[in-house]
Amino acid sequence: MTRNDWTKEEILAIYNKPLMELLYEAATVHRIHHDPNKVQVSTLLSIKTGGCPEDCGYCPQAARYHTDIEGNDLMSVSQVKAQALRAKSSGSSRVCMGAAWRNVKDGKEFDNVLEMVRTINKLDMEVCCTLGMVTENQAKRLAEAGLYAYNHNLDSSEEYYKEVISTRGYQDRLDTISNVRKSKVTVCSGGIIGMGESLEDRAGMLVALATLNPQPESTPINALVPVEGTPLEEQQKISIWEMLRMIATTRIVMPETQVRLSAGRTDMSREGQAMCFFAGANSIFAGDKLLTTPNPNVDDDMAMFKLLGLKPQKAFEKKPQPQSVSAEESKYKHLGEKPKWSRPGHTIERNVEAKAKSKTKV
Ligand code: SAM
Ligand code: DTB
Ligand code: SF4
Repeated sequence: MTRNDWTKEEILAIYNKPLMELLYEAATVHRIHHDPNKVQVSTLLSIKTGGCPEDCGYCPQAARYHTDIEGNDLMSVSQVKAQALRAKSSGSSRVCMGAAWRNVKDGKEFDNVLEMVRTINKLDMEVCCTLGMVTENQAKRLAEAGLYAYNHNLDSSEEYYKEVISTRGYQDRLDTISNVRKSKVTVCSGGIIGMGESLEDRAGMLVALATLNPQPESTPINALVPVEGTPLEEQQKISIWEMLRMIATTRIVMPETQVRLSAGRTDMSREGQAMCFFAGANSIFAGDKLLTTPNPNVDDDMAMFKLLGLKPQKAFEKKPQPQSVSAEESKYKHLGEKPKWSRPGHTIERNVEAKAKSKTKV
């Protein structure tokens, strides 16, 4: 049974159990709700890279920090189609398109994204987007185009969020998730560990996710990829034991969700990843790049699947394929809304320092 009334104390107690008990309990929950030999494979596609106005301390795509990524304008629909076909032929059932935007703006670029959604849905793949904050009308237009999932991470506890980002608030994230819920699109929401947060913060993030009713259909757990030039460049990488505990705890408190072992796999051994699958992870991002940082290559991942007897999950196994409505037949007009997403604007010392440092670089 899925519970939506988890408390931080309960979740912390699970996280801190002796490891063998934690793994046994998580694996048991996993087997009741999922086929333990199936793993959903998603391919990330950065359709608009870099130049983002936000100050997220972890993110190489924030314009204010000096990172070595190559920024790009929005990709064309044909480029996206070619990449989706490649992903499909390498065993992916889902494409997740990411844009370095604070929020979606009605207009030509969003119309192009809607066309990308229709195009990938026609390839019989699940389509996911992560485009920043969206309004209810925008979520409904995405649903109509055939979007399967929308990714919008809570990223940390409400308390620690303030230590990482000052250009938007936690409530904006929750409001976007609630806007997506008002459409037929499924919710993908998770977070990052290894940003310097406490175990209470990890539990706090899981409380925020697990008390959503309904819970997200998928939950990515990312290990911070510390990127040079970002405020979190010097964070020590988390150990496999922390990832394992986080995956197992997520599985126990969100039994039905697809738990995605997300950023950070390049630092994990096959043994480590196998333990994560045992503890309830049943999804990965495949492809040699995440959005801007490296990821294990597909051939290595497929060899790992073979070794472990894992099978890629087929598209639409969990929920039927949405029907795409063409742009001409759409019943939702673009409203040109200018929603007032918040801008807390408090000072985060290390974000200010990273920005100042980037100004002195050439
Ligand atoms: N701009 C949109 C937003 O912030 O929602 C979508 C793209 S954003 C890059 C999507 C997610 O990528 C973030 O919420 C965060 O969880 C993850 N992410 C970004 N940089 C990361 C890093 N260095 N390490 C791990 N995860 C990261
Ligand atoms: C998610 O939770 N992780 C993905 C996806 N959703 C969009 C992104 C990870 C990004 C890692 C840093 C980068 O490659 O830029
Ligand atoms: Fe922009 Fe998203 Fe990166 Fe934040 S995480 S800087 S909103 S791309």
